Amino acid sequence: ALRGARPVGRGLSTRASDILTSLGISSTTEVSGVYDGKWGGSGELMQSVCPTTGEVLARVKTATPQELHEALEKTREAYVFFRNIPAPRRGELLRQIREALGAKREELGALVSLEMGKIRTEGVGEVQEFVDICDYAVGLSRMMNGRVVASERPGHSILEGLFSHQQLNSITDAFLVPNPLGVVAVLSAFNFPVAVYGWNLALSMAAGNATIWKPSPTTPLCSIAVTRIVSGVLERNGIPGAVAGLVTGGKDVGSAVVESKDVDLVSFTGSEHVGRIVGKTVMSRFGKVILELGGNNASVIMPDADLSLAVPAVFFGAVGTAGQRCTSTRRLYLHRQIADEFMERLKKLYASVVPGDPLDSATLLGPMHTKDAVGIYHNAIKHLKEIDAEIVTGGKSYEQSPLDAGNFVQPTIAIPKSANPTDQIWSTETFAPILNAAVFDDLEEAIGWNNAVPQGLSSSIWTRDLRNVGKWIGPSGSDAGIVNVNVGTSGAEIGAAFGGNKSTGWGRESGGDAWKEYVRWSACTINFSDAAPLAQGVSFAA
Ligand code: UN1
Repeated sequence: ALRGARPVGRGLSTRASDILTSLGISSTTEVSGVYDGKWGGSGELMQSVCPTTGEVLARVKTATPQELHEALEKTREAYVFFRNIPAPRRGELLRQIREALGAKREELGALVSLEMGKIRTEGVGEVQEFVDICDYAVGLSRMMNGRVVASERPGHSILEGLFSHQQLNSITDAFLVPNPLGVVAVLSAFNFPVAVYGWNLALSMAAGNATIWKPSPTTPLCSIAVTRIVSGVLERNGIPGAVAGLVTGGKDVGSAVVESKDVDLVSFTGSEHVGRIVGKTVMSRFGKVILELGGNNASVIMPDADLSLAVPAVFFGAVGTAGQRCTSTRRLYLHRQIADEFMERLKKLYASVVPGDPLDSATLLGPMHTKDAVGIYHNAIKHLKEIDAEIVTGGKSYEQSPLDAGNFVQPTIAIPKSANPTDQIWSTETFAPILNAAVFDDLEEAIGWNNAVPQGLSSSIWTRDLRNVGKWIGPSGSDAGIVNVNVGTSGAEIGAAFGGNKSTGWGRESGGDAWKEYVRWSACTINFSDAAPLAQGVSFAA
């Protein structure tokens, strides 16, 4: 299954070197992992390891503390320049970035598969998600409108009729004005090494900010390839490259970015554990923060669900990306009437899974991203056995060659004895292809289980009954940030704001009203009249 994966001589496999070469990355030399208008990096070397073959793809030169400090300074300067570029001009840059990304969609998608391990269609899909959000932001660049609010203070009647209806009674108007915010830092996770940066960069640029990217330490090549494409566009247009800077590195670099007073907004994707630290740190210096943390997403299958749609959707939600999406389906709640049939059909799909090279178009299951991730999987399986859960399918690593060279594990379905949502097995997110199932008797019970966990990212119900839909999306329904009906938990489009509630964190990214978090809002009250009355009728005359 690993065509071309055999290393050629001592060098890189042809499979890997072709992809890297197509994106201008030379794996024989050490690759620069810092960009702030020029490329650099003289910090520790970081390895990028292929999760499929275990080969080292490249060594990346990360940022020293001094280089990080300089990059942050350059980013601030870039912001001061960029905030005065008219928003539609910023949109034009995004249009060009979109073109440049689109031209490298296949190559970049292949790099995502190579370095992260997700299958090719998903790797390319991720680049498409970046392209989509650029399109969105191009439009947004002409639509980031503030509002005009009627003031309570009266003015001169002589102007009446010259103003629109809204302004008729108000000579003094209060404007709600969006201005660029400052420096936005994006700390992204390994599982979406391209798209999540894209969501943030596109909105941040449209809003007139400068963005500095600290990617996951295990996917540096994706961030380098993307930054090359984006910086090419900026440089061609005479825009400072630090409008979209990059600092690769480990924990130290991440902490320094989060602690820096020069960073106005930190957009962090990662674990609840790290997110709690990031949130506290940023709040303690009164910075702004967007947190996209754990998901522990449930699908609820009602007795009237169309199983021909629901079964494949749960299959994709739980097995797609080898269970490594924040939005992956981790909990399956089956109504008693359809539970057996659903499980039989789901098991058949699981049995059809052939693991293999994610770059091979026939593959549905790629490797886990790292050896650590495999460890998390095995710990969870061990725990399932300890609590006497039934392992319906899976539960092991794939050990036959050539899969043993990579991080391949069997997608697993388990039925824990207890459905108590406060049990560890239900209440914690395991970032692996493990789906836990339980049977319920009525919708209220399933909604209760859905909501009883700390996380609240995504959720999905399968039903044709409008009454169920009403309950699910209403005040007593799912408390997640994404509440789907006849749509799986994963695979959100960019149009809607993306994000969760409760321990999933705070804030929204991508579409909807998310852009409003990337600007600094001011309420501007302007008096056009010859009098200066006080609000609330207060009189303050001597
Ligand atoms: C994530 O898993 O961190 O909805 C992001 C989805 C994707 C994004 C997931 N559009 O699954």
